[in-house]
Amino acid sequence: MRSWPSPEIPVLPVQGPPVALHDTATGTLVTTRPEGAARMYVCGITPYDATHLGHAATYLGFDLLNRAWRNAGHEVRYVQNVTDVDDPLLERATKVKVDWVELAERETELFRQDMTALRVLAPDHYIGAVESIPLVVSLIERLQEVGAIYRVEDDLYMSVTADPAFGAESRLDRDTMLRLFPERGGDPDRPGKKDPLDCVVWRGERPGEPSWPSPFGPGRPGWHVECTAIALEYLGAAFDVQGGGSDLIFPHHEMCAGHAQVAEPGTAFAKVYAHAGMVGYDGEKMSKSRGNLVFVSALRNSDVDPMAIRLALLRHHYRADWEWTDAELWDAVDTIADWRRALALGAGAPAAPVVTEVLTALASDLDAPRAIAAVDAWVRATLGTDGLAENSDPDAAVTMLALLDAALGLSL
Ligand code: 5CA
Ligand code: ZN
Repeated sequence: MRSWPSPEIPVLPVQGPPVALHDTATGTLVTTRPEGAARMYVCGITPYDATHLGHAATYLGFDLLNRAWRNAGHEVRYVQNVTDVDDPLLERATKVKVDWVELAERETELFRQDMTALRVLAPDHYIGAVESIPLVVSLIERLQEVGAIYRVEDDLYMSVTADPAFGAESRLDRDTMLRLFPERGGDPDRPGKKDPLDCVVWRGERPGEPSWPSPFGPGRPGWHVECTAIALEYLGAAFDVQGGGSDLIFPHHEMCAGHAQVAEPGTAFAKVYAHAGMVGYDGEKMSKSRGNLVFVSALRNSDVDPMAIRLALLRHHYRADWEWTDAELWDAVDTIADWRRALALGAGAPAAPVVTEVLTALASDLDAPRAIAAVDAWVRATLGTDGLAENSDPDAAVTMLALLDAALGLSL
């Protein structure tokens, strides 16, 4: 699938420190030590509606990681999927009487435009579920060879008991798993299943639904196996970071890890599982099914500066759960104006310490609020005249512009 154009990133005069990231599977801060290119998989959208600010916040979080790695001197290999066939997409297409392919293409294109406007670095491989069906089929065949797959009517399921490490990614107790599973696409009560938590890997053809031929009969891929197959193909096992929002901790990332670890025993799926917090609006998690959404494209259509949207989102730590308010957006618009005024002066307060502080903050679990506070302090020192004359950095603006762009993705 076509990705979107990546913005250029300025090369900074100093290298950032190694990047530490919170790992859901251990509950600890882990310093990433990529061997060769840093490899990252971030779960992509299900394209049945426009990109809302919750999605955008999650992709910006992982964009900070991409940038922190590059600033630390690593090459990055970044893969993202598009769940361009799945139940919610087909249900929405039926409801609004639009062809599901058309709906998926339209919303994926809007997502590309939103990501481009927000200056999110593009994945090197942007891969749809439909185009990966051959990969999914061969992964299911591998899982079949080790006896992890069974049939219920026309559908194939993967046994959670096949993975001795099942539960290690989310660290949830079984009751919590059983509660979350049906809320997030699972079918615990289906008769014929060996374990209520087993998940579908191949969904047999249903009347009125699209299907593709396979050795298991016509059907379509399950959700989790899609991401596993794409990640293993384009990154290989034991890649550095598996990312997504915290609503994917269970079952999605647990199942992905399980599929991969059964297919390639002895090898972890990912070294670190990183999760962004949930953005809410009007008292609830922003979600397509609840409809309490603020769309990136709607803000762009009202001529809101995408850099203000980016700043408003980055002011919250990527792991925090928080609520969007319009007031924060207008505050970000004012802040950007202040920053531009300071940058227009050319000279300013010394920039070198700010470079160090910003790179250090971002390498410490992507602490954008701390990085932004350092920039704010520089702006205040530069716009205030006290004492600046003797302590002025003639190239401050050039350095700061490069820093804001390379580390925070803010092009001002
Ligand atoms: N296609 C699957 C992943 S394979 C999916 O979850 N798609 S999605 O469109 O529902 O979500 C896309 C990404 O946005 C996921 O990483 C999800 O965790 C994240 N996300 C969804 N809602 C929110 C929210 N309210 N706040 C933050 N992130 C969110
Ligand atoms: Zn996924």
